[in-house]
Amino acid sequence: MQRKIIHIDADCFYAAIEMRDRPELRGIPMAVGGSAERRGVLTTCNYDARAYGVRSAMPTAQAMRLCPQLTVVPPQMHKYREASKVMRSIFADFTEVIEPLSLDEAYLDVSEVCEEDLTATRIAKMIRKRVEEELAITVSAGVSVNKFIAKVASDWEKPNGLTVVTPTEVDAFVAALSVKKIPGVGAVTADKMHRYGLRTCADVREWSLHDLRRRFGQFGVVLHERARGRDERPVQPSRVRKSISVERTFAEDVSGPAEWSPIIEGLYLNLMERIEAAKAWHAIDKAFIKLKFNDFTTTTVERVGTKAVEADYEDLLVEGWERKSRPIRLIGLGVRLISEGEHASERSTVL
Ligand code: TTP
Ligand code: MG
Repeated sequence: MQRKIIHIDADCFYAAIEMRDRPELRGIPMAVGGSAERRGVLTTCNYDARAYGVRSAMPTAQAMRLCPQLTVVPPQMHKYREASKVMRSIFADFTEVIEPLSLDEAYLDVSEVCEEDLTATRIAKMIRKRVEEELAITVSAGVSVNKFIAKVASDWEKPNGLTVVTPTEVDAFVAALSVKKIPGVGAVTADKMHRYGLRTCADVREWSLHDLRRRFGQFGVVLHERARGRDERPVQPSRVRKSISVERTFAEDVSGPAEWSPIIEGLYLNLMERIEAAKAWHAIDKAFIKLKFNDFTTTTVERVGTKAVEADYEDLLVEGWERKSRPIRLIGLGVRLISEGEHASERSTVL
């Protein structure tokens, strides 16, 4: 069966959130990042700034040279995570098969939920509309038969664009596509391909699989597939994880709050790294702590609706400790995550 895949990517995401919340930033070149004095780097910038050549990951000092009137504001990650969470709950109203790629980007497989009057294009339109209504930012969407083409399509008319590549259009669309649009083809590979006269996917089709492998190794197989518009990779919903936590057992018992601050600081940083690695910011439901006392009894305390900031953990730990007020053998910090199942039930109530 022909699959129906949507790729969604918010437009200048962090910058869009800042412009939404601070109207004075609209209509002027602005970016989100560290200051030039502190050798900061930009996370992203709005489209006004892009007109000057300013880009993500550019040192702020360099961006200021390209665009001296650039306004740079510091990132507010909690706002972006919150917006990401809302975006994902909107996606979940349409399908359970969601593969988030980052805070502002996801693949959706809507093959199973499409009906005659509910086409993938219509779903993409509804998602774009709802994100705009609920978050006051715009997302671009690509709709096609696989991940590769859906992703290229979402970028096609950015910002605030919707591009649909129907099954009958795939062949011509891909033939004309620059090889640089193939994910995995960076500047170095593109240069190498250009040296061989490979500029478009049509050029790549002229080469045999054998020759592509000989010149580009295993990646040659990908090139051979993508040049023909093929991409069998499934949309993989994020693994169901119920919680992420870190804990530490002490060689010597910790007497109580007076002694634990440096330990908690370290544990908290570990936890943040784990959440980051799991790309689980959007799914945080509760913060919790675990304490094991020197009598081997264990207690846990949790808090709902939290951003899991360090202060939350301090409060929870004090609450837990006061239950026994005795020396501690182990401290654990964690977050409980919203499960896929909960998303599914949200979906059934909304639809
Ligand atoms: P992107 O989707 O790559 O970029 P964007 O949303 O800002 O702009 P576009 O309209 O082209 O999609 O990344 C999403 C967010 O991730 C971006 O707003 C900021 C952050 N980010 C970084 O922090 N560092 C980076 O190098 C990049 C590329 C993004
Ligand atoms: Mg984006």
